[in-house]
Amino acid sequence: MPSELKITMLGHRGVGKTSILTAMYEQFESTIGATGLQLTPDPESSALLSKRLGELKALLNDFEATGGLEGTEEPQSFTFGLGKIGAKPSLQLIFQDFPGGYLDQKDGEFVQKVMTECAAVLIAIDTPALMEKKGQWHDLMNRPKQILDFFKRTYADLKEPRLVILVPIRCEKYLQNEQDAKKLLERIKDKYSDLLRFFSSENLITKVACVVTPVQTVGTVVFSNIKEIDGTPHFYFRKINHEAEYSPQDSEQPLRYLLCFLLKLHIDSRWGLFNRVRYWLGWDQYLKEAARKSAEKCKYTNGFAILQGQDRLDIKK
Ligand SMILES: Nc1nc2c(ncn2[C@@H]2O[C@H](COP(=O)(O)OP(=O)(O)OP(=O)(O)O)[C@@H](O)[C@H]2O)c(=O)[nH]1
Ligand SMILES: [Mg+2]
Repeated sequence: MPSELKITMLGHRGVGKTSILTAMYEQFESTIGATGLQLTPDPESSALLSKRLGELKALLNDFEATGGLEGTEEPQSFTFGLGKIGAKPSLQLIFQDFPGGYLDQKDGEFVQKVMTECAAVLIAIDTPALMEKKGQWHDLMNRPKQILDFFKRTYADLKEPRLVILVPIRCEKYLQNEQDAKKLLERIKDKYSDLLRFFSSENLITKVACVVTPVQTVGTVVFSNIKEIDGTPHFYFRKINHEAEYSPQDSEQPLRYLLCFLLKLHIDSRWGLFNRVRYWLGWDQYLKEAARKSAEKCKYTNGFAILQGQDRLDIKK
């Protein structure tokens, strides 16, 4: 049995959780694949992701992007085997996806259980809601308070290291230059300050690593405007030009950080028991080297940043 790593996909309805997984899988071969690793979805995940990919690409059918993915209707786990090309996978990555509506109270128990089990959490963030109109729609669309509450319920007596990845999506417009990217980071630090303060509390500061990895799941569709209809915002997007094609950017970065976090757990003997038993079975030298090579390409600038836990991710030490 390969060892497994579980990851929660967190985020309110429609922010882009399933899209991140789709783009990550689609881009794997042309990115991390270069280090000699292979990512193989189980047949069910593969079928679902192919469908989702078609839907994402359909955003480019019109100049004004109106298409889209169907919302996720029930919890769905996406299982990928990760390992040497042509060999049996050494690690199972299990991404637990669920409908964003589950953040609302009544289904909260499910999310809580998942978060307790998972070594990492990806929080999808709708970037236009965060950035436009001084973040007027951020609370409604991204639900930072509800997200904080889930962490409070599940991380209070944390015993083991965890990785939290904030993933701004639909962020094409805000990454045009280093200065804009800086504004995005500042806004994240501001609007998630309660969450970040919680992570920096005495018990969590040594255990929780928190990073920001903006992902462009389409790459060529940019925010254009918001129309407010009956108090509800509608966000409109536009292709950068008529010929623009599907061209996702950086969708593999969350995975690079995951690998970096795992590798560091292995190097750091303090957590020896934790990682040997649960994650490290079956990892040979080849895989470690490949993981190291992929981790070396983690980005740190232009909107990417480690907000906490630099040493949890420092694989040189
Ligand atoms: N404009 C734009 N739209 C995107 C992008 N990525 C995803 N979308 C659209 O955003 C919508 C929501 O994406 P999903 O991935 O389904 O969001 P989710 O968080 O899984 O939603 P639930 O499953 O309902 O909780 C879909 O209609 C996507 O087509 C992007 O980069 N740009
Ligand atoms: Mg979904």
